[in-house]
Amino acid sequence: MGFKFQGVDFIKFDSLLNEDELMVRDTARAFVEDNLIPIIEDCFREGRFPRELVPMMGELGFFGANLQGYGCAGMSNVEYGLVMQEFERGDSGFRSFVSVQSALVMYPIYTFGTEEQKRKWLPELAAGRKLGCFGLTEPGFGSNPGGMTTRATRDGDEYVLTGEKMWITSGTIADVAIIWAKVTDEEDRVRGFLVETDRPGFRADEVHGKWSLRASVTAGLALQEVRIPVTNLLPGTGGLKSPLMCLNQARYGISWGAIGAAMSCYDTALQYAKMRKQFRNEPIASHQLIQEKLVWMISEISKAQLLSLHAGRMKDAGTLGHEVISLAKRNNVWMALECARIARQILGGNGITEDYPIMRHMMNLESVITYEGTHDIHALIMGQAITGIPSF
Ligand code: TGC
Ligand code: FAD
Repeated sequence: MGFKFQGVDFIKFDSLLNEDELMVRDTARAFVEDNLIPIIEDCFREGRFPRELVPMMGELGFFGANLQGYGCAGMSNVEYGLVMQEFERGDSGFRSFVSVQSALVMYPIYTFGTEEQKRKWLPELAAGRKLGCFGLTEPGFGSNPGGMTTRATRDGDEYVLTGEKMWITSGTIADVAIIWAKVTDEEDRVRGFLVETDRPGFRADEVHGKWSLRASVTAGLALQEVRIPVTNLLPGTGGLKSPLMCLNQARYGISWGAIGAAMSCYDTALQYAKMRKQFRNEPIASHQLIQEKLVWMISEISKAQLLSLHAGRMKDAGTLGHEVISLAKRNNVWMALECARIARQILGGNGITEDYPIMRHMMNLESVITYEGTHDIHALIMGQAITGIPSF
C-alpha cells in the first residue's frame, strides 16, 4: 500500500537550485525510492538497521559528502542538505545513521585530526567499510554536556578513559567511537578521542524498547579504564566548543532532513485526500477543512525550504552562525512533527497503520525534536543570541 512520492514544490523551489544540486537530489531520491522505501516498514517493525545498504551508499559518496579529499565526494553544503532531505523522507533513523557517520564522526576527524588520523580513518568511513559513533551525552548530562563525568588521564604514552555514555546512535555497530572526555591533567578540559570499539574495557549495549527511530541503532557505552595510545587524541579539540562545532554540522543537516519527513507526510495526505470519498461521494480534498490542513502543511514546508537553503548558502559562504542553525533545526523539526500530526488526521483510521509512512515519521520525529538539542534548548540558544543573556 502507500503512494509513490510525487515530489513537492509549491514555490518553484527547484528554480533556486543549480544543475549539480538537482542531480545530487535526484540521485539520493532514486536511491531512497529503489532501496530504502521497499524495506523501511519491515526494518522499523523489526527494529532492524538496514546495514545491507551501507556499501552502496559508500559507492555513491553519501558519507562525509560535504568534506573534501580522503575519498569524500566534496559536495557543497546545499547538496549535502538535499541528500539529508531525501534520506529523511525515507526515514529519520536512516538519516540519523548518515548524520552521525558524516557530521559527528568524519567531520571531527577531518577538522581536529592529524594527517595520519585522517588518512587512516576517512577513506574507510567514506566507503562505509568502517562505521563510527559519537559519544557526548551521558546518563546524567544530556542538555548540559559540559557537566560530563567521563575522564581521560594520561599514563605515559597512553590515555586511560573511564565513564559512561548514553543514547549513542550506532553504538553497537561502530568500529570507532569519538569519545568526549575531560582530561584530568589539563584542568578537566573537554577533548575528543578516537576509541576503537574492540579495546579491552569498552562495552556497548543496545537500548531496546524504543517506539521511535526503530530502524536506527541506539546504545549505551561503558568505558572501564580503556587504554588508548596518545596518538588517538584529536589534537585540534579543546573545550566544549569542539563537540558543539560537530553538532552545528549535524543540526544543519537535520533542518533539511525534517523537510523530507514533512514532504512524505504532506504528499501522502494530498494523494489520500484526492482519492478518499465521504459524504457527497466526493473526495475529502473537496472539503474546506481538509484543504486548509493541506495549505498549512505546504506553506510551512515552503518556508522551511527557504530557511534551510538560505542557511546552506551561508554555510557555503562561511557566514552561517550557530544561532541561525538553531532557528532552522528548531523550526523545521517542529514543522515536520505538526505536518505528521495533521497528515495523520487526514488519513483517518488508515493513518495509524504501517500501510502509510505517517505514523512512523511522527514517532521518529519525537526523537528528532529531542536530540541534537531539544526544541526548548534551541529556544534558549536563540534567546541568548538576541538578548545577550544566557538563561540555561
Ligand atoms: P557555553 O558556555 O554556552 O559554550 C561553551 C563554548 O562553546 C561555544 N559555543 C559554540 N561553539 C560552536 N558552536 C555552537 N553551537 C556553540 N555553542 C556554544 C561558546 O561560545 C563557548 O566558547 P568559549 O570559547 O567561550 O569556550 O556552554 P554551556 O555549557 O552553557 O552549554 C550551552 C548549550 C546549551 C548551548 C550546549 O551545551 C548545547 O547545545 N546543549 C544541547 C546538547 C546537545 O545538543 N547534544 C547533542 C548530542 S549528539 C546527538 O544528539 C546526536 S543525535 C543523532 C543525529 O544527529 O541524527
Ligand atoms: P534532558 O537534558 O534531561 O532534558 C529533559 C527536558 O528538560 C527537556 O524537555 C529539556 O528541554 C528540558 N531542559 C533541560 N535543561 C533545561 C533548561 N536549562 N531550561 C529549560 N528546560 C530545560 N547523544 C550523543 O551524544 N550521541 C548520539 O549519537 C545520540 N543519539 C541519540 C539518539 C536518540 C534516539 C536519542 C533519543 C538521543 C540521542 N542522543 C545522542 C542524546 C540527545 O542529544 C539527548 O537526548 C538530548 O540532548 C537531551 O538530553 P536528555 O535526553 O538527557 O534530556
